[in-house]
Amino acid sequence: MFKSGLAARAAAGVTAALISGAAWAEEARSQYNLPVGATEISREVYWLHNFVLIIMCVIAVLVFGAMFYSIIAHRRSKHPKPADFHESTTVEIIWTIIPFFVLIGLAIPAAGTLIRMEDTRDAELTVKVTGFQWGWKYEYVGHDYEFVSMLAADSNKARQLDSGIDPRSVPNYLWEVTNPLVLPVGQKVRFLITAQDVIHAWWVFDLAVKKDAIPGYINEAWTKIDAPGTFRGVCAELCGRDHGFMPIVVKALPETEFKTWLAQKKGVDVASLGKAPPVAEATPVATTTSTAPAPTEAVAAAVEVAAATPVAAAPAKALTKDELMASGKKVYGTQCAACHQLTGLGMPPNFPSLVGSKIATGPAAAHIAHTLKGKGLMPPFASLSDLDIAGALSYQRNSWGNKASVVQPSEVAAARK
Ligand code: HEC
Ligand SMILES: [Cu+2]
Repeated sequence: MFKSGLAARAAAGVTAALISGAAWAEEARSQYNLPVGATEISREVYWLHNFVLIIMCVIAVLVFGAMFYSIIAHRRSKHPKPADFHESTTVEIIWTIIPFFVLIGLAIPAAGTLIRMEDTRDAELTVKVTGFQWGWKYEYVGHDYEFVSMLAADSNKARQLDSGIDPRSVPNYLWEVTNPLVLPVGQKVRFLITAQDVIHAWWVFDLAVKKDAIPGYINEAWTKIDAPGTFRGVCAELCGRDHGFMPIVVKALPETEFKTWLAQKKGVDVASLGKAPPVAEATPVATTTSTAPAPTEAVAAAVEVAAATPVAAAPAKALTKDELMASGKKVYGTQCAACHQLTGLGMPPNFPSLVGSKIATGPAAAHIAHTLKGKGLMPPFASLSDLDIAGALSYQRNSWGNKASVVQPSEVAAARK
């Protein structure tokens, strides 16, 4: 099956190459060949692939042609008495020299591209990529901004056994993530690729970047994207049960848009992105968050709302446990459950269970600090409102058998200072 598929693909590729030549290269995405991609390197890789494939096919035709011709034309029924010859220095020299030049002819263009692929100097932006079971963490080195990117919620839901959801009804099924990696167009971006647990590999077809992500070791790669667009990829190293469920999405934005995006997101937790601004909380919330170095639009909007509506002036009074639990359940579901799961059991070993967790049932101050600052793969959540954090923590501290004090918004506000 596989072999014949491959042969068919190769044959189709060659036929296409012979028929339409250059016009074929312009086709955005062939069903039968590599993607041309979106970078200079990816186009070079594509060209090399075609070049080698064509040479390979010519050689195959010549060699197999000679072989089948000999087998058929000189078969025993025709030539019962075989010719008897051996040792021809001329032939031996020819069949050494021709392949030698063929190999040199392949190596020269390939070496140039390989060297360019490895040259990560003079990058304008560095992104550290960390693979883990099962997702990716992206860190904008020197920009104090990082986030975790995992399989999008609708794909994740549909893929569960007996989910009853038709995968065809999910847009970009298994090719969508919670937070795409956003990169600038036209800038050289260097990737530092590593892993947290087992070997993964970061592979984005259109960028022609495919590098192993190895724990304790940093591999380098780079790209420079031509034009804005969305590029998808996958983990290319069999890394465990959910290997097939850690896609990669790269979103390329024009440089100025990228700068604005990064300025907005810097130091701000990503889980709150794309969400409606939090409903106006007590005014102190707004003032605390607005002093943060780079408030998100959401926070800025919340500040405005807070200033404009009378609700905003509500005093930061203590809330009842029921109120905290009710609002906290929602916040937990949208902000924390992706990793810690609705059951609180997490996805060990990377995402710990919160059931009986020392932090989630211990002193509130440590729990609050942990949430504000993040730790390891857990991003900081300082961009959430005091109320949201108080709710989520109260909920964690009093669900799934956990029993601990509730957390009031005022405690969160105090912890920010
Ligand atoms: C992107 C995944 C992710 C999300 C989302 C996330 N966490 Fe975590 N969380 C982690 C990871 C990873 C750890 C383990 C950190 C470490 O110790 O290295 C962790 C640890 C914790 C712990 C400590 C558990 C223990 O006993 O070790 C608490 C408490 C916690 N998270 C609370 C939260 C809260 C509250 C939210 C939502 C506001 C949240 N987490 C959202 C990934 C996540
Ligand atoms: Cu992987």
